Amino acid sequence: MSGFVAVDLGATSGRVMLGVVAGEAGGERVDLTEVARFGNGPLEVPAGATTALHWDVLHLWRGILDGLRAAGALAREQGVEIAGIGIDSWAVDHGLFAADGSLLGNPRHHRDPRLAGVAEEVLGRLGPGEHYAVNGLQTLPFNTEFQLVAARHDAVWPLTESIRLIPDLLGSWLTGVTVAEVTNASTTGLLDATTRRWSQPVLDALAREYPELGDVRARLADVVEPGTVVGHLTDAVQTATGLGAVPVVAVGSHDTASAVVGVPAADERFAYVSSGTWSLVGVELDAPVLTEESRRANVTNELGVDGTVRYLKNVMGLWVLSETLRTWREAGTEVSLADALAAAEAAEPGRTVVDVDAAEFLPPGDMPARLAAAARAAGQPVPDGVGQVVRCILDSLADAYRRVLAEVTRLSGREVDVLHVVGGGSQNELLCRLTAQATGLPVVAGPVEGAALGNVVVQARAAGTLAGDLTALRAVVRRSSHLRRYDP
Ligand code: LRH
Repeated sequence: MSGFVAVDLGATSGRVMLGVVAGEAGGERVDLTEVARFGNGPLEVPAGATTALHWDVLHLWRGILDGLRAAGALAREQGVEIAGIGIDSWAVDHGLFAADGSLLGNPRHHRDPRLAGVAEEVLGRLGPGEHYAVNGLQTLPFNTEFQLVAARHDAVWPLTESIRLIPDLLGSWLTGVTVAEVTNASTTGLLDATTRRWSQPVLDALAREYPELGDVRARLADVVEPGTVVGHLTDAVQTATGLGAVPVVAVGSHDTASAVVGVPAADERFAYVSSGTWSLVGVELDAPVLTEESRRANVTNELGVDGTVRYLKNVMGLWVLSETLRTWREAGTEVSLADALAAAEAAEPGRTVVDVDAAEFLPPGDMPARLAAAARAAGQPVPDGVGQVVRCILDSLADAYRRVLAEVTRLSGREVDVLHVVGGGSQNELLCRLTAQATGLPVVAGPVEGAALGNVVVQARAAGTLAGDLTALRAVVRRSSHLRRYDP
């Protein structure tokens, strides 16, 4: 039997999973086992007179090596041959590498405060309309292109020879080969959403406005599509993990791309919420929507597996809840997630609904205070106590999902019969129920590990273990998952 290792890195944890394809041809399923889990998160580091927010990529690297070793041990026990490894992670963030191949410092976190105001400045120079017509990307303050502009005066910038998004970075350490996987590359702002290649006009415009950037294209690897073999584990990694020369396969390396492959939909009439630290809310299309109306609505065209487009918007997601629990914990009140949700369940419905996508909820910090300020500014009752605060977050998320779905279905013309919620947030029953009520759509919740399943099935197809289009791969996901339905 063939096994595939999915390395799935989220903003709060990284996971290494072994997926074994079992069952007869046409009735296959993936048996997924988590072999390692490690923490992840933003780390504030002093930087001269200020502070900088970073990822601890070496910690992730250690977790991946340990996880690969554990996957190898489990595979041997089960008599499974590991036929591939795929990595997916959150998007936009990247490491800078010197000419000698060394990493120039820890990658910045996209919630880094130095990005405030940069996007507006850049788009003011490039022309937002022209820019969107090419890259089709929603304006988020942290799109890679804005991060690069913010980095152009850094001491390491002139030394930078290679820019690698997180999965490409880790893949290059595993194999010695550097690629730019297309789904994640599409979140940089530098890709043409129609040709699925780096956009020379966009790169030229950036170089014209910001000459200090120099030749950015020379620092980007060539784009590859999911399913491409990147390379094989280096001798050093083989020694460290006890694995052989296993191929590393480009999957939908943007976690949202893999999560949407992992949506157990039966046909194309579906919408999704990929629910984790962020909530990504949208539909899947065959071609980007690059209209001026779409730009004004700030809807994004992220590129997906098999030539698809994820037409979606970012909603602030369960980040607001996890930061709330952290704020209380640091103030000396430990509230478990289960207790928080039980209190929210008992609280008055719809008492306070705020715009959770407002900029003030992006950086780490005191969310209950920010929610109170937002409620006050909107003339709404200020949430008080655990139940009201958590209820306000969930009611506000469900309301944001409703708004975004109305927008993306109208602008794309896609009709939908069902809303699939995948990812960790699919376990939040109250949020699923509120989402069904707010959107008027039946919600199908699960799989929790949508991204890892999407990662595995794309590898398995590349290896010839599975066959077929996305609908066929989704049937495999459906057979592999435990799903729950919530009617409006
Ligand atoms: C979700 C995600 C999202 C991006 C954000 C940076 O994990 O990849 O799609 O916008 O992280």
